[in-house]
Amino acid sequence: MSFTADLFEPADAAERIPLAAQAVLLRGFALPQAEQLLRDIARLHAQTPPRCMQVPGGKTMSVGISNAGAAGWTSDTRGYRYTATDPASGNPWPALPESWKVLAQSAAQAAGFAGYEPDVCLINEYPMGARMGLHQDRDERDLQAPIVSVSLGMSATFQFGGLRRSDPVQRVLLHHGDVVVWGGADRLRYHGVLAVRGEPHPQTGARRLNLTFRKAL
Ligand code: MD6
Ligand code: FE
Repeated sequence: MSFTADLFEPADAAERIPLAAQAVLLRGFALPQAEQLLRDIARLHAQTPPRCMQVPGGKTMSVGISNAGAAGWTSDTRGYRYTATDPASGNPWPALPESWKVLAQSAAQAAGFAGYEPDVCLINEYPMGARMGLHQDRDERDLQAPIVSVSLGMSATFQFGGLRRSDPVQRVLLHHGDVVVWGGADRLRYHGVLAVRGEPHPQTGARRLNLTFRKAL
């Protein structure tokens, strides 16, 4: 950072790590809410436990997925889609907690996306060794609205690529309380998470949890 930036940018400027023109890592943005988020996740998981879904190729994901909101993301051998009810129980997905929505909106605002109205939150659980391969998020109706991603528990290496699978990827370590926001021109960038490894986290044990808020409907 230059001398003038040190002098004149706001004190939290170092906490914003740009990943692309419309993608930013907000280091520690959710730390003040982290303990409450973990309590909320435990409550939601008791209602709708995370499960490892099958994907169209026939493989099973290593990440356990659950949802909150007006719809939930699901996958099976026939494809990916949003459903109003949990296919495992037939019940509606639990409501998106209002405090979660407020957090996602304030992170979106801080990243330059005003008026964000998320309606879905994926709750991803990564046990030790779980990973998520490079993918695009393209099952949502509005492919400009940002996704707000909150990391909790064990750290993980996030891969952030380009608009083609073969484009080079950046690697960035995401820690407990970090928030990544991206949308607009960068919304369809390929991304993924390398296998979670290392020491268990004092608040989550041998797991990483990740919330991704979307405007899906
Ligand atoms: C994760 N996140 O961090 C997986 N997708 O566990 C995602 O797949 C993701 O973090 C779109 C936007 C932000 C993300
Ligand atoms: Fe994704």
